[in-house]
Amino acid sequence: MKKSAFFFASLCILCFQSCYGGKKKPAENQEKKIIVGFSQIGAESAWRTCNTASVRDAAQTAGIQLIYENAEQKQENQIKAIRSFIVYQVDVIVFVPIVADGWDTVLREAKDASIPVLVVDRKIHTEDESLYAGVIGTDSEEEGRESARFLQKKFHTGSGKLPKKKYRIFEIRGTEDSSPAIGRAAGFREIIGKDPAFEIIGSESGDFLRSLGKEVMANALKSYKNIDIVYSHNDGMTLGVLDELAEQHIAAGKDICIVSIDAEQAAIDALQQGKLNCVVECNPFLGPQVMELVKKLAAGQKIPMLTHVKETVFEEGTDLSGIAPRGY
Ligand code: GYE
Repeated sequence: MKKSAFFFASLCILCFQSCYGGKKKPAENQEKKIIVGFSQIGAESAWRTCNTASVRDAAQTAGIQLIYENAEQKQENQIKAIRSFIVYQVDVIVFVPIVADGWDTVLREAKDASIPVLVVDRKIHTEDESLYAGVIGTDSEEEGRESARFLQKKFHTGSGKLPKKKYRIFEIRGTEDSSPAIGRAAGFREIIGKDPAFEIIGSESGDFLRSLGKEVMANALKSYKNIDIVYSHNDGMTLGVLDELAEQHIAAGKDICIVSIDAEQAAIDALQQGKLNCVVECNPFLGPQVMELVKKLAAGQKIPMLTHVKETVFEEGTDLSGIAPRGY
């Protein structure tokens, strides 16, 4: 054999060995990669897009393989995705439940297949808590309470003294039967409901969407006289409210006090411009903590049933100059 042909043949053998096993057998030496099926709701808000990116980035950093499914705002798509993860025999199922109810059947299928399920961001209602391993997300009730506490502070109520008139609140709720909409409404009422200075005159769902926030606000302005306060369950809908108020030449933040939840950059900007009065943070950066829990579940360990993430409140009249760029 010619020298060059011999060299070429040796190279081929070497390549073959390194690709298909040979002496080193890299597949056996390496740890098995954890495979996670991730069912996300969709992309209804900037918050959600950031949340998805956080989970994806954290999976990549942790060396975890993520099978991502976007449910495009439909529960049935999420159920289909979870079933496909069971067929695929992923190590852990991670999902963000669009609504709180209706998961028991599919979760029982996952349990029967011995695949642990981690619920992320939103919570579920179930008769049987053993159907999922744990939930990590934001404390929606507390976000509602924080919103109410701000109003009590701003309007100097809560001391038992009645103002000359009751402050009239219009609420724009998130997606029906979703845990943040339920929690934000309940936590808010826990405090506002006991304070005779306030009255919730109306409440409509805007499905966490900017377009619907605008529409709901337009209808509310037709239906109710003298709205003093708008309490909106997310910034997306709040931005729609601002669009509508601007069209109607109503001074947002002055003629109507506005409290919003999420703290995306656009809302913080509006707060700094005096168009919003309070923004309660809802933290979308759940990815790194999700991956820590995933690793534990894949190793057969137990995790806490409930993990809440840290959040803050941004209010008018405080020094807002130091707020770091939000990233969403
Ligand atoms: O507030 C909203 C989003 O589930 C807490 O969903 C989350 C909410 C968030 O679309 O913007």
